[in-house]
Amino acid sequence: MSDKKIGNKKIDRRSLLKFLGVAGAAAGASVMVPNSVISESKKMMFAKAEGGEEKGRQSYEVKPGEYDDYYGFWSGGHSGELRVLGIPSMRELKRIPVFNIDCGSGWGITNESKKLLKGLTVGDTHHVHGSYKDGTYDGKYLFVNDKINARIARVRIDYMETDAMIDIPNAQGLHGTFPQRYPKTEWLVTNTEFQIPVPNNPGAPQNEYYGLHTIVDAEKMAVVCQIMVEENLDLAATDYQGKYSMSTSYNSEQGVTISEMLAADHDYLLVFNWERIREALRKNNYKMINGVKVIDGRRGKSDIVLRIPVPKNPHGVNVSPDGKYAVCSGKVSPTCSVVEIAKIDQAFAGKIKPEECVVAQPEIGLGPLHTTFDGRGNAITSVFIDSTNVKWDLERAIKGEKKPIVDVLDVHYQVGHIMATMAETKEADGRWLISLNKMSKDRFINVGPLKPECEQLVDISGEKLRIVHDGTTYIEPHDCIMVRRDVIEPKVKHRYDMFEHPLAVTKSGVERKGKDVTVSLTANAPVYGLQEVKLKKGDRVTVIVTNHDEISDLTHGFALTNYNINFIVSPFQTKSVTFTADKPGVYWAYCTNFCHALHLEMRMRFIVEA
Ligand code: RUQ
Ligand code: CUA
Ligand code: CA
Repeated sequence: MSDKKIGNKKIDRRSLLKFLGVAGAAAGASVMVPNSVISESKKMMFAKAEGGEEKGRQSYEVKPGEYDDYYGFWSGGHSGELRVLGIPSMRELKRIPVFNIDCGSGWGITNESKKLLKGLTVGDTHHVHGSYKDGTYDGKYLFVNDKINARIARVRIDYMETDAMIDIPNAQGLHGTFPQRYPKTEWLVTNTEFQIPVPNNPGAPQNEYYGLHTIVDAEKMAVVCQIMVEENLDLAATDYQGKYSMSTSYNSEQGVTISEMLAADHDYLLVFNWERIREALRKNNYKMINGVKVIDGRRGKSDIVLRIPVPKNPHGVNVSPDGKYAVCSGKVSPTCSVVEIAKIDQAFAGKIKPEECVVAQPEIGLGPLHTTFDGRGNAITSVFIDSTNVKWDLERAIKGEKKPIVDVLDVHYQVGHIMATMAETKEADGRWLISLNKMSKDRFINVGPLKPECEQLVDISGEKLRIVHDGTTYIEPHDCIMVRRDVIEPKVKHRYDMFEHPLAVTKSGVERKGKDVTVSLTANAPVYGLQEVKLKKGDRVTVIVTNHDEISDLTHGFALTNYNINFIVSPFQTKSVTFTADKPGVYWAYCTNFCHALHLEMRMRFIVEA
């Protein structure tokens, strides 16, 4: 149904972008947008802003000394990290290294972080979500997926630091990830976007390539089980009752080429019934594959999975803050499919057909990807090919209106995820929205072929959507959440609990056991606890540093020259590194973080004898 629509549109500025987008996608090439076209749209946008300012709208300005109202938690895409922003100022407050190496903090360099990373050095963080209690954030954890190496990481909010990481077996292209929202986050679901043979036998025919919906125990950070289906599983969501998780699939065809993945005229929203999953676990209805309980959820094999047909190759699925609807965004279809969650109960009970769960299918624009909510009955959908954010009225859609559009906002350009403040909770407050645009094109001064991405802050407090601020960012945030400050700030500590680290140093010293040398160091501005350490070539050396400065913000560094070591320790924090002293000579260790008037003098010698 969707394809014809794309073909029939007349060629105006926006349609040109669409055609370029569609042609680019079909050819598997990147989407090219000519500069002249963009400049035209920019002029139009400015004209709009000058003409129709509404009084009493919100300001994004946060004056020096004032605080932001929201914490923004951003995934970093192929930078492998998470970022913390203040909203609405859009100031970047912090980067939290997760799957990447960060030589500022020493992530990937210290023993503590290497233990989690297990030798892997790249990651692709897409979907960041907070832990929940009663349908809203509890301020305890963040979770994020790594699409490249199929891992889930957890960040503890009190230190804003990665504290756990697990591998997801039998999975490739680990994508949509969502925590349980009610009654609290015990489980977390994460999806396999790329079907593979399970177990991964290279000779398997393609109709034995499967997708896995993995359930993770969010507290223990351990895999509970996996549900195996024929479909690939893209984005994920959980409901507000603790009964269901759901996933979109764009490759229900089990295709291995782009044309095969586009062959069927519809794909599915898959709904997973948690009660039936628990029952299968109780009855031992699973197979152990690579150490994990794998439950068969294939068509006709079990009643755990409900397949709701939606137009071909859908992308995002998002649940409205009242918990009543799941909105599935069309991507190839110009529509969003609204699924009524109460009808899912009836469909699982066999009282209605799966397709009857779809209660509306409004036309939104070309390339709808993700939907967010303002908590006042409106949905806002990112439309990639059109480069718009489209606000539409859920109730009007359900009453059958074909185009229940309230406002259309041009964004710059090719928007992926959008997210409104608190929108993935029952406390959605409809104040701000972020449009995470993949391309910035002519939006900023030229910095070479790789441009920053453009994140636009949109005031959604009024009837009309209004861009108030452009932010730039490094490649490539996919998704974000914006959480009210009062949920997070009281949970965040200024200082580590020193003895949480089993190796915390209270007294500096050197201990030798054969070739193994342990150097324990306190750091107290502006000195380390020792001035020199004597080593022999070939020693295996572990340096442990504990920062004893109580003052909040007084961080020290520890870098060892020509030995490729650098990390920081914040107040009462302990970190360690292990290296082989393979180069004889005098090597200075120094503090890399400006901590004191005598910061430059904060250094000590490592003397490695031949
Ligand atoms: S998916 S926009 Cu992970 Cu939409 Cu990136
Ligand atoms: Cu310690 Cu600079
Ligand atoms: Ca498909």
